[in-house]
Amino acid sequence: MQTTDKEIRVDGRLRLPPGQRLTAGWPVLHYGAIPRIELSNWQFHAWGLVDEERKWNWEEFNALGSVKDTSDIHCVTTWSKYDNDWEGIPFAAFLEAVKPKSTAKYVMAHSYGGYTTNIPLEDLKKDGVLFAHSHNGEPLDQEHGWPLRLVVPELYFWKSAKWIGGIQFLDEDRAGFWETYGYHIYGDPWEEQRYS
Ligand SMILES: Nc1nc2c(c(=O)[nH]1)N[C@H]1C(S)=C(S)[C@@H](COP(=O)(O)O)O[C@H]1N2
Ligand SMILES: [Mo]
Repeated sequence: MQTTDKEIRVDGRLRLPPGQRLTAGWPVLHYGAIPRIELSNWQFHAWGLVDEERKWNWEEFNALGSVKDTSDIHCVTTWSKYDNDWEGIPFAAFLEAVKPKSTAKYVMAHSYGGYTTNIPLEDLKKDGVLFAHSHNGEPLDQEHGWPLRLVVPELYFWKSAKWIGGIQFLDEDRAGFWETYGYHIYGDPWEEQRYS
């Protein structure tokens, strides 16, 4: 792993976005308490602009597929963490199963405990977007989103909803939890879209 802040990515962007610094550990950041979740009654819910509203239990959702991807974390509070090995359900496999309507342009990610965050659907179709159940070969710790969290590597990490339990498909962009409190509606780290 290179740790120079001058490293350039294949797309020509600096690997380390502006105003970020590398951290070796993995800070825990969330609003409120860790939700109590049991796999026996865990559900994933897809609704909104979809052909058919659906719910999956833990086994059913995991049966959608599994993928590994390594990506960097960029938190709006300025820490970045390189080379995270994620494993989970590819977002593309989930999309295959739900078939959103052509009018669906945005999603709201919904978490156990009530957290929400909004993301354009296009951004979720990019490489490396998955519902992760493991990090660096181990099941997620509770504080990092066990049993499942969204991972959206190209946006600030507040978009990577922990304890995710559903995706709502929308035709227009709506502000999620932090976006309502002044975080940027989109959150591109390389454009330094931290707050609005
Ligand atoms: N459900 C939920 N997911 C969340 C949050 C939260 O408050 N609740 N905080 C977000 C923010 S602001 C950050 S920086 C990351 C932190 O993830 P970590 O604790 O695994 O580092 O989770 C994001 N996902
Ligand atoms: Mo954050």
